[in-house]
Amino acid sequence: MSETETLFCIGCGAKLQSVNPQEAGYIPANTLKKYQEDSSEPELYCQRCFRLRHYNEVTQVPLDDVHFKHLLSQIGHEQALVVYVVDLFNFSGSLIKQLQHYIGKNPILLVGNKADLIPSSFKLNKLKNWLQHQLKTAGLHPIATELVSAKKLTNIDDLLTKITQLRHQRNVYVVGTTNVGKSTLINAIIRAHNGWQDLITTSNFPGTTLNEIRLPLTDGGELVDTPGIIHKNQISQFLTAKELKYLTPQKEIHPRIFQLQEQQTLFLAGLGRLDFVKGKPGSFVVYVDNQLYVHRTKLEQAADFYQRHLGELLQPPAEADTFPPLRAQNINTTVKSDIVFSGLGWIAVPENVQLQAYLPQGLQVEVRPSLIN
Ligand SMILES: Nc1nc2c(ncn2[C@@H]2O[C@H](COP(=O)(O)OP(=O)(O)OP(=O)(O)O)[C@@H](O)[C@H]2O)c(=O)[nH]1
Ligand SMILES: [Mg+2]
Repeated sequence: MSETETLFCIGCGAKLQSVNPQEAGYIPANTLKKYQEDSSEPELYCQRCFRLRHYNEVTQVPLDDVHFKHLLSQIGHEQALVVYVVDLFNFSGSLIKQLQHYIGKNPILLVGNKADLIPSSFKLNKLKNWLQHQLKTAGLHPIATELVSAKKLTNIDDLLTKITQLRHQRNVYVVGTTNVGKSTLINAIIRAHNGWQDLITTSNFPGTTLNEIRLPLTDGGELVDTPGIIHKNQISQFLTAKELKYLTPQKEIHPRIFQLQEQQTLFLAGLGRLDFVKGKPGSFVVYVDNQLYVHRTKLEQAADFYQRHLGELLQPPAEADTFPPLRAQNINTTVKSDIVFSGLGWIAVPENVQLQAYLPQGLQVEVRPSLIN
């Protein structure tokens, strides 16, 4: 690489280098040379992006969350429109409570992504109100909200119209936690604009985008993809690369309804557990990836069952030995509620029931008033 020219990977934003294959932006020297001799190929991808795009295999590189947060705080130094993307299926894992602190006075356009996963029985308008309310409770005040599916290209035109209305020539930054679909959304926008497909690398590994990716907009200014903020204590840390698919469902979630009596237990494979300790019999509705195994058993047998079947029938996790023990939280509902197993999904439960909800040690179950009631 010539000393004057710095090249960046169009897939993940990393600065390209041919020195260390273990670091971000590595590209073999001969690939780079070929590109420099014949730059009719406008897109240059690092080796990690190449493997992700063609084989969905991730090369682990150090993720620098401090650098990612620094990039976010730079937005506060300019006048910009901030498109804050949240995952409708994993709202609690999408929340950045400090967002306004990072981006200064700049306005937020809220995008609820992955609408394609939400069961068709949900009213999208109600979901939108719910989302706005959640943001307000967290102290964030978006000036507009759009629900989209970046994957299915739903409502992308409406979102583009909103962005055009609100941006007043300013740069547009797409921000959010990892895996909410920021890069997929930018690809959808590029596709609607000029037909290019899948320019930026996307994957279900958290931390795909490694640096800003700045794309020029036709009427001046830039559309900027950013690396996702990493939420600590996510269930993804306990899953293998293959098992991550349960956290990023690809199809509409089909609710699974269980009529439960007190003293019964539901297992979310080996990853989570809900005990119905006391209350009137009622419907427990499970919203998780359609492929995730859900098992019902008697509470008195549950602990023994878990010990015997973890890593086998109750899989994921595939590795029972290294998986942290499940820890219980007591929950009493007064209204119909959702018990949220962050990243995995949620279980809608009746009012006035006494429960115990379990996740691996270190992770928190959350309770919210039911989305459908
Ligand atoms: N079902 C569904 N999946 C989506 C949608 N948008 C993105 N995904 C999936 O979510 C995962 C993460 O997508 P990315 O676009 O890489 O997410 P990101 O926010 O850019 O992630 P980082 O770069 O790690 O911060 C991938 O498996 C995508 O296929 C959507 O609208 N619906
Ligand atoms: Mg990305």
